[in-house]
Amino acid sequence: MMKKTGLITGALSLSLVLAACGGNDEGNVNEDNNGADNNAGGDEEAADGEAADVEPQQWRFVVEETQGQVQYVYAEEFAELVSEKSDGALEIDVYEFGALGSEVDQVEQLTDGIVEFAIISPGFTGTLVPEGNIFALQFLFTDDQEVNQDILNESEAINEHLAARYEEQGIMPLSFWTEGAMQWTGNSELRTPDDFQGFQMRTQESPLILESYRAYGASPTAMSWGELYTGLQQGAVDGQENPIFFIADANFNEVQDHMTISNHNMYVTMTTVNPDFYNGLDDATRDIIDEATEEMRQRGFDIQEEQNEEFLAQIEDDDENPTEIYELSEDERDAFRELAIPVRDIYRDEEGGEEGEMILDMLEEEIADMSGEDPTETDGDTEENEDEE
Ligand code: 6CS
Repeated sequence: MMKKTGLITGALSLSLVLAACGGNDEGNVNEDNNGADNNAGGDEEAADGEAADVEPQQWRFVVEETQGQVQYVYAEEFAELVSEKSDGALEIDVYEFGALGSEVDQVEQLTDGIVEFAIISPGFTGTLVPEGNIFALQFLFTDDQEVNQDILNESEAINEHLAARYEEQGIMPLSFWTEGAMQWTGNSELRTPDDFQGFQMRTQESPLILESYRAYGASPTAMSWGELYTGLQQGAVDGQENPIFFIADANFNEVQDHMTISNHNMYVTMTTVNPDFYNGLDDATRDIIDEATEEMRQRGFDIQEEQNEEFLAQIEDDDENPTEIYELSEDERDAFRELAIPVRDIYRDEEGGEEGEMILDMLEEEIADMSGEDPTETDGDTEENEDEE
């Protein structure tokens, strides 16, 4: 059985839930609180003994995952850092997925200022910020997650140009980070593009994710992950893509017989903040948020790495729900890569528009510079594996 919380949607449910969760029941979460209620950690010593002197405030941070999963652990640690750095004056309540609605509802809660912080995956913003569809492009980044994280940290295309497009829509990305390589699961094996013919693939919302699977011959359907276990169980969809930790922790392996180690893309997400809220903060408070964001870059990477390793072992050892795990060879991956690369033209010509074209060109160059790999190559050859041949 699926163990996850069901979705509660609609404005009425949201305000009831927020009140019940013990947040600021005055409703204006941006208003400074007067200390007594919200300075619960105020007597604690800051970890480094150098806590900044800032006005007490209480904020909300919503994530797309449930307790124990990567985003939730990240947000809890982020909240702890902010509390320590402010000597308990800044308190962040973390809301797990399902507490405030669907992933798409959560985007709206951030832009409306109902929550101050959110972890938002570009897979749910493709209509609002078309340039963000760039992360739907398969085989664009490298197979090395550390290199990919460095690119996400340092890329001008992403952190300046793409971030500006998000900010225009009321979403300020503080950092872009990976939750690991994505793999396919299915109720049948997925080894060649032929295996995708007519395959009902569940995806997130962004239009280019669906296009990417159409390029393989699949029939993709967008769906919230809150409905995915049942969708897979009842055959509404045949398969899905996700990092390994998520496949196992959401129990998708219980209702899927096959998992393909395809590494066709990485799962990118963003730590975001409401721009009006952030720009309205005093410098000392903003510095605390910025410092916590920087410190969480490596932690976020480590959390996903640990969970992805641990949960692979769990899927392999689950005798009650056996999963046939198949790792694609480089030649098999090339067959998908060849079909995936032309999807970049859809991004350039349609989804991303002129700005998107510039962002993708710049990002391809940055990837080539930082990895020594040419992301425009169709045969997957890299300087490294050419040397090995
Ligand atoms: O597949 C999804 O939609 C979910 N996957 C992850 C790794 N995080 C949250 C997201 O909603």
